[in-house]
Amino acid sequence: TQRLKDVDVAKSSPGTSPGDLSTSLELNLAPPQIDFVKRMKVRSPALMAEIKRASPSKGPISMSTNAAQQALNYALSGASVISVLTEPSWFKGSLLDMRLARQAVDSLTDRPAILRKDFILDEYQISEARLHGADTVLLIVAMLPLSRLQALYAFSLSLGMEPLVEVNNAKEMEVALGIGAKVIGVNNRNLHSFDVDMGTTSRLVDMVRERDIILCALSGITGPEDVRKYTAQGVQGILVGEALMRAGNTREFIR
Ligand code: IGP
Repeated sequence: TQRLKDVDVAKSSPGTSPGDLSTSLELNLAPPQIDFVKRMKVRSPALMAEIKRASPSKGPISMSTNAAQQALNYALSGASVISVLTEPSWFKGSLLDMRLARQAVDSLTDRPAILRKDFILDEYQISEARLHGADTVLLIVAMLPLSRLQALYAFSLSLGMEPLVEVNNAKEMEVALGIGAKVIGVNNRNLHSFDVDMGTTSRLVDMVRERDIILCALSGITGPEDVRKYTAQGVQGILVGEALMRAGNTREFIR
């Protein structure tokens, strides 16, 4: 009937596929969210501390970590963002880890933002992230055809989440700038070879200078010296996984 149709139209936002209709209703029940961009600007460099049990290149890193405890430790050490791997097979992550992380920091004043770190290919994963307490998601330029990247970027924005857009070279940086990304992470680790080249971020800094973009360095960061070097070059965000999972001296990274 006409009325039912009106309801359906009202529920769907422009550019979303019919598969999103059920979740858009449920999204009214999603927990409150933090503005990722604002959170990244509170302190510079902003530390994004990652919960990473394992990885394809390193195998198990810290399988027995308690996600709630780790998240609280990160938050109390001054992390601006807690990145949680939710990919189950290579990274041994889960949405449960992300929920536990969010729950553990939820009542803190100025709680860190929660980032869902996964291979996001579909709008559904973004809705799911939001429903399970993420404040934002990762979008990887190398994994997505331009039209999909644009659609997922727009969908994420429609849920109030400015995503972290990951690039690995100048060409991908052009793409990220082209879609209007405001938070861009340069992965120092090549996703094909797993080789880490710490110069990857440094070489791309000039492409974002004078723009209102938060540039972040991802991967291979082992200590405060790396952070100082990147900060001097103009990098505003630092994402650290393995080194924090192994050592736990989180506070040192941003002192
Ligand atoms: C963390 P490291 O070297 O500090 O553990 O790296 C992070 O950069 C890495 O987990 C990562 C990642 C990704 C994982 C960057 N991009 C995309 C999965 C998917």
